[in-house]
Amino acid sequence: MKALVTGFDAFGGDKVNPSSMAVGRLKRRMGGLVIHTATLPTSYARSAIALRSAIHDVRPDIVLCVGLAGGRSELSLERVAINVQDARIRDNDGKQPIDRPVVRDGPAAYFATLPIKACVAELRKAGLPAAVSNSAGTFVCNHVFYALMDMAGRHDLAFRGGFLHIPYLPEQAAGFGGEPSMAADDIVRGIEIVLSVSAARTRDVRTAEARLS
Ligand code: PCA
Repeated sequence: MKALVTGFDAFGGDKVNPSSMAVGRLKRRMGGLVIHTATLPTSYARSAIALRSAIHDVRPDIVLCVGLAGGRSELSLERVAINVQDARIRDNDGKQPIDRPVVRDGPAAYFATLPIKACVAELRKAGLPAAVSNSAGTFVCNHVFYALMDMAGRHDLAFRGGFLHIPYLPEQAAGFGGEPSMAADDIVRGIEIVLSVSAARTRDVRTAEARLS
């Protein structure tokens, strides 16, 4: 089984993005799961193209996109991607769309197809603060999440997909004051837990389907 895990490059004046840093530190293999990684540009115009090309190269069974949500205190597994671009700040191409769709005439929203509740339960059991989130915002992370689920939904690519928002690193939060943070090792461990729960569930579903056919 193969997983594709993506992070984003730095944006909005930050020097690093903990998402690409953590994704770069993932194990290359976990049991029967081979892990491929990529960094996406924080750009409305370029991010989904980069994601699509990584999916075509890897042909993954599981896709987990990871992004920074500064100000959040927990690992947040997103439930829903909405068909909206509404940027509070400029992206890395200087673009700031307001009230635009991700996909013209696309459905209003897509749900994640990773087992988000089981992942959150396992993260908490491992001592990591985690929750299901009902909004991935309307910036580039939501855009990529929507594009991901649109690829799965409309083009019938057989992967399960989802999005994880992570807090600031302690060294970033130290610069701001008053912001919650999470250590890089915990973020890496959290991503690996999400991947192993998702792989186990995907394996179970496939075994059940094989029995029925
Ligand atoms: N976070 C931004 C985009 C890139 C990232 O890491 C977001 O939440 O939309």
